[in-house]
Amino acid sequence: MTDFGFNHLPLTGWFPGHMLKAGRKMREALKLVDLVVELIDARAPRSTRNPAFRQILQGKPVLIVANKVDLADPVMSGWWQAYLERMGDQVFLLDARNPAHPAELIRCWKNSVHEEREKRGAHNKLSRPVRIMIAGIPNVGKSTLVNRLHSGKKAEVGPKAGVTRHNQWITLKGGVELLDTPGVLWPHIRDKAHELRLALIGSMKDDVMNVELLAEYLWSELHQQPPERVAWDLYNLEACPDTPDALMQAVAQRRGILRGGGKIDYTRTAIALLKDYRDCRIGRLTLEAPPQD
Ligand SMILES: Nc1nc2c(ncn2[C@@H]2O[C@H](COP(=O)(O)OP(=O)(O)OP(=O)(O)O)[C@@H](O)[C@H]2O)c(=O)[nH]1
Ligand SMILES: [Mg+2]
Repeated sequence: MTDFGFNHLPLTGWFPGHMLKAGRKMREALKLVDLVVELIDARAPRSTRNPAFRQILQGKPVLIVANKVDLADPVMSGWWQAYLERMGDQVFLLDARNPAHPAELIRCWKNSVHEEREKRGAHNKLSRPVRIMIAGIPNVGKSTLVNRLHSGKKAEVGPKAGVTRHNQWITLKGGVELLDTPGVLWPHIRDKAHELRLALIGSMKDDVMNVELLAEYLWSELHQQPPERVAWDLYNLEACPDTPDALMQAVAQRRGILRGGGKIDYTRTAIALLKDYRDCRIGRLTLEAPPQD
């Protein structure tokens, strides 16, 4: 989607040291695993796929899980799945907080490992558990998925980037070991709109980004959506206002956060708007469409 002129703004370049270290640890752990499951966010499948993984994962079989489908536009999720599969990836759509058939997911991953081994001419059975690395950028739901598959709270989970700081092995029943890894971004993000998209879905820290700018970016995304896809009645509106200011006014009024004299408290209003988006009160919105070829 268009960036509405955000790309002249300076990039944050957010790539903290712990991510560099996590990338190194990921490389080291690769030789121990049979399969990598890369989680991306179904609301922004292109922006949340780490391009550096292709180089790091050199030759390891990778399956893609587009997570948080419950927050994304279901039609767009179907288009993305079809597009990525046309590009040669195997893709699962998932709500990690509530996977419909967790055991089936594991069975599928195990099958994929066995098929891959057969392709390489390994006919004997694995004499150790199947080992699967769960990788992806921050906040895409890696630890949530691991917990769900383990059916216990083994891994720490939270609604912000950088909750998991170390690799953690988790043993499942039925001969499978999962490796939960810290979220890793890459040092050179192309443009400001890309950074803003990552921040909007919580994969970049809010404190490295100006929340008012983020709210303005969200307005630009909402402005591009057909009005019927957005729950405008939440703010007593019928469609997206023509300016970010008018949207902020409506949100402030609805949330009762106007200052004396009817002035808008921009920071608190921006935080309220972002929370409404992230909690899916505004609607199930996907921020980018697959290329049409
Ligand atoms: N709605 C929804 N929320 C999800 C889903 N999966 C995870 N979450 C939420 O997303 C947030 C981040 O989840 P985590 O599992 O901590 O994400 P992570 O990828 O491990 O994040 P890092 O450890 O920071 O890299 C939490 O608030 C989860 O409850 C999902 O499929 N749908
Ligand atoms: Mg985690």
